[in-house]
Amino acid sequence: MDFTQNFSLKGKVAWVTGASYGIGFGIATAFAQAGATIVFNDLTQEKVDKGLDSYKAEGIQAHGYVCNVCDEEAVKATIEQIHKDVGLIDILVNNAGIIKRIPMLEMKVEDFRAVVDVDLNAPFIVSKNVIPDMIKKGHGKIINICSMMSELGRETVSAYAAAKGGLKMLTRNICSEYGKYNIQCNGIGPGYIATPQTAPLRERQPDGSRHPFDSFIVSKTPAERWGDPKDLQGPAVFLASDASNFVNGHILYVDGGILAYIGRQPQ
Ligand code: NAP
Ligand code: GCO
Repeated sequence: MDFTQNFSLKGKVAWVTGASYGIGFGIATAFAQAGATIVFNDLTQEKVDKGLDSYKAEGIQAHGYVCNVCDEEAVKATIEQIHKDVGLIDILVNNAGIIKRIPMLEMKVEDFRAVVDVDLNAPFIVSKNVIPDMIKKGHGKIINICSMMSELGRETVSAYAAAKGGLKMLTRNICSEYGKYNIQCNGIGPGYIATPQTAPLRERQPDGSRHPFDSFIVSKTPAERWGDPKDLQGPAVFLASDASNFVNGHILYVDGGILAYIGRQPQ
């Protein structure tokens, strides 16, 4: 068989959570181009409808559902509807996520809890309810969208880093518990990617200059640029396909080299 067929997602049902736009949308469009049927969700019908229009503009007939991934009853109901509409789920990408950038001493407990709920508890909830599909099918792929903050901290992102660090270990634990069912659970750790989530870090200053954090990230990245969701497409298709059937519990960092780089030395 032609080896490249291992990268095909033909005949597979892929659920990318929170994928109306941003990283999830980028990953889902690549999955569709690799042959998968795309399922996504968002918090409101308005966002789902906008997402459906965006997929349509890419020539993709996606299936969109209103579902808060923190709500297990809503997740269960969505999975039941997915089964009716397109069948059992082969590929799950836990992409939905939020961040709150607040110094820890100023962060309210409910804010910390809200970030952990979406970024860590929800991947547990969705994975727990999708894995039975994968066991029935005799195969499955789970990709958790981790972060550089699965490895590093920085000021103001204590909740996010704690959640994404936990998501790295949840990834390894799902690998450990369900690898015997031919389920591979891996993570993708994006670097700094230009999406609405990081827009505040890239805003032009009143004098038209670049945001200090923008300049900081570019100086810390060997690639000397922000990432684009398209940079994640190849790694995601690899981890969703048969080409990665012996890769399990791995976090694949797609960060332009930031994690490998101490930073530009004084000139
Ligand atoms: P984004 O632009 O903020 O999009 C996040 C998506 O998740 C939105 O569609 C949002 O829906 C959805 N969402 C949030 N909470 C949800 C919930 N409770 N239920 C269902 N959907 C929910 O983020 P992004 O930059 O594309 O990031 C996607 C993932 O990558 C996140 O997990 C993020 O932590 C991670 N990540 C991002 C970067 C980066 O630099 N951008 C780097 C590393 C990791 P609404 O629009 O309705 O809120
Ligand atoms: C931040 C950014 C990062 C990125 C990403 C890096 O405020 O530091 O939002 O957290 O989103 O997670 O990998």
